[in-house]
Amino acid sequence: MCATCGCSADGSVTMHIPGQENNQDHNHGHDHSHSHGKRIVDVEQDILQQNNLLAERNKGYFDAKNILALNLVSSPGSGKTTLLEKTLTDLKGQLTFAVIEGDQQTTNDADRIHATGTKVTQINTGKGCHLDAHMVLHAIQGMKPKNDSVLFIENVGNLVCPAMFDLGEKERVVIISVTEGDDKPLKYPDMFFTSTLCIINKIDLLPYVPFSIEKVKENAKKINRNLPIIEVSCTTGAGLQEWYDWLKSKVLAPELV
Ligand SMILES: Nc1nc2c(ncn2[C@@H]2O[C@H](COP(=O)(O)OP(=O)(O)OP(=O)(O)O)[C@@H](O)[C@H]2O)c(=O)[nH]1
Ligand SMILES: [Mg+2]
Repeated sequence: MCATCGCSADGSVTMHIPGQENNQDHNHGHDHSHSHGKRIVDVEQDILQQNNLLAERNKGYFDAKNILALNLVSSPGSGKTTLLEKTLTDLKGQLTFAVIEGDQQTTNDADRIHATGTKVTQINTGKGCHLDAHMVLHAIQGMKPKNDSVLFIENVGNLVCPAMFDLGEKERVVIISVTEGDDKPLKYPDMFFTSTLCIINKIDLLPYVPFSIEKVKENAKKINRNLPIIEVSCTTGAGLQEWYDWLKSKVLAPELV
């Protein structure tokens, strides 16, 4: 996180809304002074405490408007944006969506989401390696997601720091792709421990890579015994229905799923 990895050392983030001109900079306002030992622990605690307060505020906003907020986390390139493109296209007309995209640089992902016709805001974190609750607060104040909608927050590709920052989300979805190695839950336990769903993506590549579905499930369950796991391929569409059913079960009455 900030105090140890040096991310977002200049404290500046940039927001972009594709199709709109009102891109904005803001300072996300927490103390980035870097030092050693006890001081680092103090700064970490301070940053996380401030973040948790703002996360509670976001949570209150989401609850009041009946918005299901999901934080999508993974290593870079696991398929977060591809999964969103599929989901937003396949469930168009069934659920109302909005998306917040988090990346260090570029509006590439926001442009991809915009192409599906979904409301989207891009947050560029600069040197930062995770989204925090303040950035999300700022984004939702600008985009005003609708009541009774689903808000996807695609975090910066990183299995470490985003685990520590509650954004106020209801669900945290960790995506792992089969090219990453089946040991990842053991190596990045915080992320798997704090997640409420695990999606294993790119199963179409299983014939070509040494990756055991059984092993990765076993490793994930060692960290988080009750973690539901869904296997998908965004390329072939395999398993996506199970993901859609899971998503709908979180927002719709059982008879409508
Ligand atoms: N074979 C295969 N490729 C996939 C699948 N899903 C995504 N990809 C590819 O994986 C690459 C990365 O996908 P993205 O959706 O951009 O991944 P991401 O997690 O959003 O990446 P970052 O935002 O950079 O962290 C792209 O080339 C996708 O086409 C899949 O199920 N199978
Ligand atoms: Mg992406």
